[in-house]
Amino acid sequence: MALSTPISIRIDGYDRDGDEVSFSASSTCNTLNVSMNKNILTLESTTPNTYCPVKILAQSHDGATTKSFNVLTIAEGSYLGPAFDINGQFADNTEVDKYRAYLNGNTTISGNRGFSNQAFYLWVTDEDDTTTIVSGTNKAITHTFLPGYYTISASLRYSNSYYDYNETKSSYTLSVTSNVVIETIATELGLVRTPGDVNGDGSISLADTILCLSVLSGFPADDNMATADINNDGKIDMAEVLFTLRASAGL
Ligand SMILES: [Ca+2]
Ligand SMILES: [Ca+2]
Ligand SMILES: [Ca+2]
Repeated sequence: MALSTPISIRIDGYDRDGDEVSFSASSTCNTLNVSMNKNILTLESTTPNTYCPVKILAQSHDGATTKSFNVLTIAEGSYLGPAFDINGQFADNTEVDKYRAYLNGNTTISGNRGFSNQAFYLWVTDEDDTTTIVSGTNKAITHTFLPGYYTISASLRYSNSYYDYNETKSSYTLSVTSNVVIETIATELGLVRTPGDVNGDGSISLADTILCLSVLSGFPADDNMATADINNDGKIDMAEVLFTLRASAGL
């Protein structure tokens, strides 16, 4: 899951014999606020570019079970995912709305503002909005993108062509589908560490062992350290101390 603004998710769970199920949630990341109110999970990130595990604990009279997933946090105003919609509105027939989106591979961007055809222009530039990647078109864009952030622009006007501004049809939706797997992106952005590479410098060495020991003694862990977890308990502790010691000794 990718997150740029706070979201709330409803969690459902059922006990075999109908007992009440209660939920709690936690994350090892300090920059991801996780709260659970009955069965509504709310996630809010304070820092972009982290890849944080979230653990849900469900409990009933008969026992407990946990489920985990990872949340990629991105800068506010950014869009990312295998499929997402962007909602916008034109103020007049000259305004250009710009959106920052992560695109990869075969991608489709289509617009709708309530007409049978698109009736506005779309174009794509690079992340800095300096180089044109796909020039303006009043039809859906299909293009193969190298992985990265791009700027998607939408406007009623492109060059010398324009559609008339119409207040009742000024709102629009962009629908984007792209070959984006959140975990792959987290890896491309350098947010996922190899198991045991706790400091993320690319190798497993004594420096990682020392870092594990300092985390064990209460030194705060950085948010992406948990992705170097080797035994899937979401924590950096003795298991990683031993693993990194053995690895750096070549055992
Ligand atoms: Ca606008
Ligand atoms: Ca390392
Ligand atoms: Ca661990």
